[in-house]
Amino acid sequence: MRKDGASKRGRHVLRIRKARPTPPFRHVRIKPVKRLKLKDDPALTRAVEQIKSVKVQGAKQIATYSLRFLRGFCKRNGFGLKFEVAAKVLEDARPTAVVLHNCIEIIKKKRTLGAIDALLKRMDSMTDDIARNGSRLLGDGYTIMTHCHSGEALCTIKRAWKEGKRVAVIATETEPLEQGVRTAKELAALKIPVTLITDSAVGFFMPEVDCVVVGADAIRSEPGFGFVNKTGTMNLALEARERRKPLYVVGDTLKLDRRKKLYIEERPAAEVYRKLLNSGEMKGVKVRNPAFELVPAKLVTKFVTERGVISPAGMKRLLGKARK
Ligand code: RUB
Repeated sequence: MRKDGASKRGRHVLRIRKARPTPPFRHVRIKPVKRLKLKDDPALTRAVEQIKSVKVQGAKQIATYSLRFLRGFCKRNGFGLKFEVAAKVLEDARPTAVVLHNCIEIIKKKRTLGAIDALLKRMDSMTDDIARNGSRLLGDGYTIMTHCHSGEALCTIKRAWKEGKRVAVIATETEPLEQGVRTAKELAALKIPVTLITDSAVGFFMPEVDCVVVGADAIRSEPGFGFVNKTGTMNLALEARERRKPLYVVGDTLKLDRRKKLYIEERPAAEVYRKLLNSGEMKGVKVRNPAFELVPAKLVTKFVTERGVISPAGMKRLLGKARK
């Protein structure tokens, strides 16, 4: 049996058992389910692989992709134990982002296909509302710096452009997987002027910028009040503060994170220096590759949500309410 669950003969068996989870899923506590086999569902392995490999990325896209998958899965298997396991496996593929977790909590209360459809619809309309609210912050002629690839940050920029504002974007490449290149290509395809820069050039370009717009994987009050986003976001936040440029964080209210523990996903070292590591020249060198970081809310000018543009104090109140 291979680690990914496919046997030599190609028959797919996903086993969840009491065994110690292997990194990077050490945090996952799987209840001692006797021995559950999800036979004949290579589709689940494929879906998880798409998410883990970052082909499907960004908190919201991970959630909508997983919900679409779960819709078909639950139609075939119902909302019993198989659903619970599939939901957990999907959730743990990228554990830092909270949207999918929040959606699954909602689905568990109703356990109907209608609940999944309603969430997908809700996420669609939240994107429209966020775009409308966020674009109000972007003036004509603005140069906007962004980091990584955030669907919600991009929808505000695209909306401003559609409204006729001549905005331009500076996109950081976002090492090691270069999701910023995806951002740049997407904007260029719409003819929105975009410049791709290295992550280390953020300080160099900040004086040219009118504001910074980034997305969020989670907004939380523990271990400190702030938002979680791709590593490197802190550099933009600190540079923006230093140069007195506003930092707008775009995130819908499904990103409010009530989970006790903040789990920062640490990805394989090979993503960072693949060639060097393979060459054997790096003996004795430890490489670490955390994917996200918590940025304190005191560096945020405004949070853009589907309910409106709110101050960090307003967001703190909203988080407090969400906790009840
Ligand atoms: C993506 C990332 C995005 C947030 C928000 O990281 O940090 O800014 O997930 O995205 P990765 P969205 O590429 O590692 O998933 O606005 O699309 O929810």
